[in-house]
Parts: sequence; C-alpha cells; structure tokens
Amino acid sequence: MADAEEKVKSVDPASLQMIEKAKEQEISTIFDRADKMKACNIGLQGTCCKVCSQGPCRLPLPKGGVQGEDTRMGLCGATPNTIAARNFARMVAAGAAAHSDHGRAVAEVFLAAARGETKDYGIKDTKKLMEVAEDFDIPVTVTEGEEEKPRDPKEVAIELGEKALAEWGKQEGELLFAKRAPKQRHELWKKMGVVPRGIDREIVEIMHRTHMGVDQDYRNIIKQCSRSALADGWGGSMIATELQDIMFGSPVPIHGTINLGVLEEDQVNIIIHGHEPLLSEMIVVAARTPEMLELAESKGAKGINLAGMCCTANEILMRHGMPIAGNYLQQELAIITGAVDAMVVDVQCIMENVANVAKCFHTKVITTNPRARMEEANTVHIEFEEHKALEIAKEIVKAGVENFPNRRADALVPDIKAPMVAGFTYESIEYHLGGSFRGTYFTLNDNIINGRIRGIGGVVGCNNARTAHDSDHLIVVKELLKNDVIVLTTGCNAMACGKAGLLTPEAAKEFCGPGLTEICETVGIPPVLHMGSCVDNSRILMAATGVVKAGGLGNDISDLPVAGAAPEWMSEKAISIGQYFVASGVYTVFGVGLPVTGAPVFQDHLFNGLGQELGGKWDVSEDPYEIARKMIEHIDAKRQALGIDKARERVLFDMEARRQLEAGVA
Ligand code: MSK
Repeated sequence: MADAEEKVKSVDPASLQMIEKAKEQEISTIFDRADKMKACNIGLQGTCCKVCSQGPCRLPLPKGGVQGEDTRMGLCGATPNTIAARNFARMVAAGAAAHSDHGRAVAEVFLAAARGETKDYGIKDTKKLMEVAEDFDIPVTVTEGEEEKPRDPKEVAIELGEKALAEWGKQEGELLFAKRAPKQRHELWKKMGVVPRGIDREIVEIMHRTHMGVDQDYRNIIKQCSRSALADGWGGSMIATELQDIMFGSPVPIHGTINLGVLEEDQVNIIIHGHEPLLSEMIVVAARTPEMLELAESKGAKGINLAGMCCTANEILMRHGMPIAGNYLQQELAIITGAVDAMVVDVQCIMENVANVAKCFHTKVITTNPRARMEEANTVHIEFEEHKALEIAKEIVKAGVENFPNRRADALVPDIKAPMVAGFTYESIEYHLGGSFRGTYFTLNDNIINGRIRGIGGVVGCNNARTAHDSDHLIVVKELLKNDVIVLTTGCNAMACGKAGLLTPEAAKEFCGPGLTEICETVGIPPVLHMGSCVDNSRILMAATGVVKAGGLGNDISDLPVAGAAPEWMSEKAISIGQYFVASGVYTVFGVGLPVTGAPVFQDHLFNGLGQELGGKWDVSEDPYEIARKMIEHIDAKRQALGIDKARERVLFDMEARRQLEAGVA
C-alpha cells in the first residue's frame, strides 16, 4: 500500500510519533484500518435502505447522474429521496438521543443532589441557578409581609430539577428553553410547527416516521428532523450544560495544557475519556485526596496525573484546568505511549479497539456506565452510581494507581504539548466583549458593525480518519482568523486548535487580520474561544442569541454575519448539531461529505430549500479552503444585507502558505 503510506495521517507531530511507534510494534490503529477498508459507495451516497428485511435495497446514482426522470426505487417503491431522508433522520435521532440521554443523567443527579439524596454533589453557582429557574418560570423570590426575599436555593433547585427532568417526558406544549431563542425565531418555529414538545417524544417520532411504510415525503421527514434536533440543542444539550454549570460551577477562562506530552512518565496517568462529567468531576476530587496520593507514593509514583480525552477532557479542563491528552483520533495513540495506567471511559466516541491496543501494554480499561460496556476480557467494569460517587471514583483511581508498577520500561511520551486558555461561555463572552457594566453583547456587536470583526464562525465537531487528523480543522479556522472572523469552538475542533497554539491571546498577532488582532489584544482574549464539549454547542446558540438581543444586527440569528462548520465530522451527534444550527438560522458547512449525494432532490432541499424556510441551510465541501471561503461569502452577504459591508480585501493564502499548512508547520 505505497500509496496509502504516503497519505498524511495527522498534522500533529505527537500523534505522528505514536503512529510510527504503532507501526514498528505492529499494533493496529484506526489510521491503518482507514487505509485498508474503503467506505461503501452506496452508503456514502445515503441511498442504501435497510429498514425492512426485503432489502437492503441499494439505489446508487447511475453513472453520469440521473438523466430525465429518476425511476430508481426500492422493493416497496421508496425513492432515493425517501431513503436518504430516512437515513439522515435516523442519524439526527441517534445524535439527539446521545446528547439528550447525557442531559437526562445530569438532570437525575441534579435532582438527587438538590433533594440531598447524594452528599457528593451540590450547588456551586447559585446565581446561575436563579437565572435558569426564571427561564423555567420558577419563582425565585417570596413575599414575606411587605418584603420580597430571595427563595431558598435548595427549594428552587428541587423545583428546577423536577421541571428539567419532566422536559424529557412532556407530550404537549413547548420545551421551556424554546423561548430563550430570539422572538422572531421562536415565532418562525411556531409557524412551521417545529417547536419541540418533549425531548423523548421528538426522537421517538423520528424512529416511527422512518419505519418501513410511514413518512414518504422527504420534506415532512426533514421537518421532524428540525423538531428533534431543536429538542437536542435547545433541550437535552442546553439542559445538560446549564445544570452542569450550576452543580460543578460555571466555567471562567482558565489556563490548560494539551497534547500527549501532558502524560507524566513518573506519575500514575489516568485518562478520563468520554462525555459525561458526572463521574469525572468526582475522579478529580478522588485523585487529590491524601489517601490516593499516599497510595501512589507507596507504589513508587511521584503523583497522580489525570488527563482528559474527547469531550470529558473539555469538561474537566473548563472547570479545573486539568490537562488534555488529545482528541478523538488520539485515544489509541495515548495508550501506545505505554504510560497510561488506566483509561476510564463512559459514553460516546470510545473506539472499541482501545481494548485491543490496551492488551499490548499494561493499561487497564475501565468502563463505568451501564449503557456502555465492552466485551473484551481485559476490560473491567466499575459502575458509576451517584449515591456513592466519590467512593466509586476512589475505587477507580485506586485501580489505576495499583497498575502503575506493571508499567513496562519502554514507555515513550512525546515531548509535545501546548498551553491554552479555555472556559469561555455565553456569560464570560458577555463580560469580556460586552463589559460588566453594560452586561450585554453591545461591544461585540459594535465591533462587528464597524468591521473590525467581520463575523463569527462556529467551528466544531470531531476528527475523521478519512481526512488527515486535525488538518481540515486548522485550515478552516486559520482562514477565518486571517479574514477577521472570530471563532467559537467546542469538541475536537477546540482540541485541534489548542494543540496548534490558537487558543492563546498571543495567537491573534500571528494568525488574525488587523481588526481581530486589535480586538484580541485590547481585550486579552484568544481569537478562538473554547466553549466546551459537544453538549456545550448550546453555549454557541446562546451567544448568537445574545448578539441578536444586543441589537443592531437584525432580529434573528439568520440575520447575523455568522456561519458554522464541522470540517472533520464523523458522529451522528454532529448531524443533530448541524440540523439544530440550521433550524436556528445558521448556514452550516460540513467537511468530509454528507450521505445525501445519491438523492439530488433531497440534497437540494437541505442545501437550498431549507434556507427559504428556516434562513439556515446545509452545505458541504471536502476542501477546507472552500469551506472557509463559503463561510466568509455567507458572512459578507449578511453584512451586505445589514448595510454594514465595507470594501475590504479578502486575504487569500498563497501556495507557500497552503503547503506549510498542509505540512502542519504554519
Ligand atoms: S468528542 S462527538 S469526536 S467532537 Fe465530543 Fe469529538 Fe465528535 Fe466525539
């Protein structure tokens, strides 16, 4: 496979070192498997139907495209549009379910904590508790005689927990956070009939409608996609973010370090990988107890080093400044360092192969969630239970510490890591770019209007083994920065940016156009604002809403000079996120490819039809430069529509800059 070997697998030097080590030791990683296994062409087009046992019916595009009438159909008569729309909808349902089930688990623990049923969790942000309670129509004051007094936070928290949890099972009405959206957006949703009723209901309805022989109109299917995705973004995900902030503390900008070099050769290294912060918060507490530190010392270790991976990493970074070992495509590579004593996993984005890689080293893989166990005999299951969370966290840390003496001599940690600043939220952006006195997004808007900031790019999402690791993320983000577009980021994109040094205030001078450089230097912020994990994309929705509400840039999110992208997306959650951004009015461009090309009419509906209905629409490009160009063009069109466009030159990368970026050195 000479050809495959020449393909750039990553632009991250630490990852490349470990990919090389894996090759030398003949350990299979996703990077080799991506070379060996080609994707199914019909699946890629989205036109393989397997919703009944008469198929799978495969409807690839004919060579040269559809000429004349499209007569393709499955055994039941399902058209390519129906099939692709059903497949797409099921991705939305799975993604919305994953985020929302995370949110449900948080709401359950929140309620247990509020009721005093678990002593290990409490309320850390009372101010936010009261603010969120008000959005849930919960009274936060009581009248005593003539005096109005704040209500007991405990009482408010119980009521909030109950109301939040009820959002999953509601059958009618509207999700309570729907009215957080700009008024015009909320009205549009009502007019279109896409305001979510209850979180579970919308997801179940997608599964029903996409069952064999039910919804046979791709436009009607995609309408339910909007409703279900909105139940994720403005429901399950937003509730998760808000309740996590109240319980664990709202993030504020904080320093951190990222990349495989955060692993310490002389300490116990425990990687916490997955998504839900419920257990990882407790593991942070457990690892700092004298009992665990003494145990580590007795085993010959100089301490206990906790490092995160994937979105759990973002959660514990944002609130505790804990180091991040890497993003999605680095999970096998972290174990290949030989320095990981335990990898603790919960839900989502955990590759099954980590158990196989762990067999080649001493690493203990510990599953912790009843919804996500592993078959491999070398994994152990220590189940999280909120009523004895700290006790279980200690048991997990102990397992990692006791494994330290089993480490082999050939551990090799790449000496590569980068400093970064994370922890930006809707509220902290308001503070940094609006000012504590004004308490709005006024200054941000002002700088968008005067053109120093050309627009806002939300760049988020996964890594994908079909593209060079981190490369497309970085190209898109650097192109935007060069053109004065400030970037809000979450998930694995945030980690790619962190590794490349984009999450520091100093990055502004090196990477940004003059207007954005001036703002970042004046305010002292990085040009890329790390806003958290996948569920924290809800923070981006709230930031966009904050901009609308501050005034001067239209009345709806769809009026703003804003665009979204997921250059290296891979998970179903990304599709749900994309759909809720689109339904919220955001032009959203995905990289890698979307599984809709086999159904051109349905694709056109996503790429154009939705724009007319919702003001937001999908787009796709496998070229990251084109993704950035499309985003900037959209931003400029919005500036023009708002009458705030100025003659300004777009900065284009010359060939040398492109080559350097592709080589990962720019
Ligand atoms: S971890 S969903 S690979 S962003 Fe949230 Fe990264 Fe995508 Fe998982």
